[in-house]
Amino acid sequence: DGVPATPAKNLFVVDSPNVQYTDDTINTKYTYRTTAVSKDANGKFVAVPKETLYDFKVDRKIPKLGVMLVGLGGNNGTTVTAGIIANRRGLVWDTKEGKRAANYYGSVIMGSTTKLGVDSETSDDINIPFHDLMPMVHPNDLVVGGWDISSMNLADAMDRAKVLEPTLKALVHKEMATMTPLPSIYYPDFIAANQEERADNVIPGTKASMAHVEQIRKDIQEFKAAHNLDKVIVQWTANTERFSDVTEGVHDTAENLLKAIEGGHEEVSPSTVFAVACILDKVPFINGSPQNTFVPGAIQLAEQHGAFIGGDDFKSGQTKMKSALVDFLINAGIKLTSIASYNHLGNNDGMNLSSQKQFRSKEISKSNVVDDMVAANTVLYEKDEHPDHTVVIKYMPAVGDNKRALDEYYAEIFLGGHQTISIFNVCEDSLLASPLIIDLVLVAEMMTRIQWKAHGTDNAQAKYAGFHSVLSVLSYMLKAPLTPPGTPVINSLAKQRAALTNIFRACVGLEPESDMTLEHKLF
Ligand code: NAI
Ligand code: DG6
Repeated sequence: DGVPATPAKNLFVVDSPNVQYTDDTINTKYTYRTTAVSKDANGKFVAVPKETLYDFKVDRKIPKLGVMLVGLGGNNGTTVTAGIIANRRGLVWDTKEGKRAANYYGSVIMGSTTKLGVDSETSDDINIPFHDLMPMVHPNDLVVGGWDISSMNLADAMDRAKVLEPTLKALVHKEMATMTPLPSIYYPDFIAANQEERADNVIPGTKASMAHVEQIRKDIQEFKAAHNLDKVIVQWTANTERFSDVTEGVHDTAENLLKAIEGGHEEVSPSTVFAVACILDKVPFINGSPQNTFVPGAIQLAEQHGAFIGGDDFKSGQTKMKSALVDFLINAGIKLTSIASYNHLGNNDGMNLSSQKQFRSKEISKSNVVDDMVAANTVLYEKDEHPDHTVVIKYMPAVGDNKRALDEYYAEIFLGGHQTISIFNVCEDSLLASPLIIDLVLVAEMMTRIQWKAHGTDNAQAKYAGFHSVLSVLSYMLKAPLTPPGTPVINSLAKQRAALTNIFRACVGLEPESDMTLEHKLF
């Protein structure tokens, strides 16, 4: 904790009548341009350009931020914790391939750039680190804590995970050994029976209760106070649970869900109890696993409290490739007709997923990731037509955390021909997921500091308000993006990144990133 906060770089200012800086805020007026489409009497589309004026207000003060992970002692929990320590201390370690230094590769916020504009003298693009687009928290400054049903300290848990090089582990061992997860809630029926052995750190009680909700709230408050934090974000990176059986009168409204928890209903999962505890205190809660944590009542509760929630399921390897490749194929006019996706992995996640009900949660989240891209192409696909899509996951202890993902994409091309693309993707699971955990924390936190209002339209908001409780802007990092009820799910990776980039740009008064480059196309 004793590390001084990383100063913001303030790489640019926007010089525009629509942008005003104060010591505390950035205030912008932003014109959002869309196209409204209707049909005329002959059934012909009529497209009307539309402008909506928004005011954005960004709080510039970077808070001292804590992140609490549910599943802190797991492969992701220990890897992300060690990774932050290694970066904070600028560690360098030996490997058989030479020295390696800490970095944030794989984090879109820390590892990628975005185009600020075009140099007015040379016409070259000026690109800046994504992290510098907004006044964001630096991950080196995150204070990490959390819960696990296993009591192992993080140094031993890091050994158990078998992810990091021994030389790196030796450098972070001392600090990791001082960290021990808080006891957690454990309802054995929700995760695989093969996990029981590690459950030696549990809060008494095997079904939902208000006592559990209150204990989690207390843990968060105590963590916040102990580390003198301004804010905390909670993320579920614990085992994949089975889906809970969503029932009317139990999960359908906020009131019923709270009553169900009070009454100890057996179909309320640990992850939903965590979500409810966070929502009640407006602590952002993100679900990195595939289960249906956010039952309708939990979403309604979040809306009532103006609390942020995001999910579901980190999109780290195979699915990230899929959401880029399928977008490319279908937008290239190539008719994808089948996707066969096999995985084998040997980590604890794989062992948990070897149980049918937990596998089913993952199968659902991995399978729905191309629907919007298919539906959008009415030239290639009839209404409700879908490519065949199969997902297989097998537990293979020998490969440990180095998940193998084998994919075959089969497509129809010109005049009945076929294109077959076969991918063998070794996804080092926790090394791919850890930067996403960081991105989700940084973006979710940033969203808590943005206020906006529309004017000049029927739905004008008189006062500044935050974004909708369901943070769909996190979609880039998630396999099955949760969106505000009734709004579309976007799976295309390129569109998800564009949304994230352009919302951030709007907040500082910049136009959407455009690849038209008209300035280079004139005689
Ligand atoms: P892991 O099995 O190594 O870690 C999960 C941890 O959660 C374990 O230490 C376990 O003791 C703990 N746990 C289980 N139930 C708990 C509860 N109720 N409260 C607190 N702790 C609890 O798994 P790993 O590899 O870290 O993955 C974590 C989750 O993230 C899994 O659900 C996985 O499916 C999901 N995920 C992982 C991705 C990756 O690439 N690593 C990508 C997408 C999702
Ligand atoms: C088998 O696929 C195990 C899973 O937990 C994945 O490793 C994880 O969900 C990542 O999936 P993907 O599709 O993003 O590589």
